[in-house]
Amino acid sequence: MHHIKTIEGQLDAKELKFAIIAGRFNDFIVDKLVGGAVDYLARHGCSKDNLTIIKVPGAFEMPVVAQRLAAKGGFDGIICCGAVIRGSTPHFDFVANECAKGIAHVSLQYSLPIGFGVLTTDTLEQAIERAGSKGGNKGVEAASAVLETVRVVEQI
Ligand code: INI
Repeated sequence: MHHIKTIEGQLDAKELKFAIIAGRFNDFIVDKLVGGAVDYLARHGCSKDNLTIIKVPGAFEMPVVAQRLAAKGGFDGIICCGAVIRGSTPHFDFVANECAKGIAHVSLQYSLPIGFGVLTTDTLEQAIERAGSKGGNKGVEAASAVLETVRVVEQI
């Protein structure tokens, strides 16, 4: 199998610039996701000078901000961190779906890696579990996925 050309991304964030879009809604959860993403990128060689955190009201507003950032250029990847919790809204499905769909759209429109570090859970407890406790940290996961994808895309 050693003749098969294989492209894979190294988890090296040196010299890369990232924007982190953070929702203010459920901010005590989102702060943990952002903290995880920042810590992950810093530990993989990203200078904190190359990180920009952009706060938005909620998950619904993330796509337009991601689109502006992508259009303006200057970032190698974007990580969206948010928490949409079913218990806190009757319009959970609209917010969660539009956020996911919008982010995916912008990512493809600009061929720019964008991480979906947005928790979509039924309960607050499930969100807490995935924001740096027994269920891991979705912000870390999204940062890792974006870094890997940036390093893949640049080789293609
Ligand atoms: N935004 C979130 O990020 N998480 C939520 O759980 C949430 N709830 O529960 O409603 C939420 N709503 C706000 C939404 O993202 C917009 O900011 C709002 O609808 C104004 O456009």
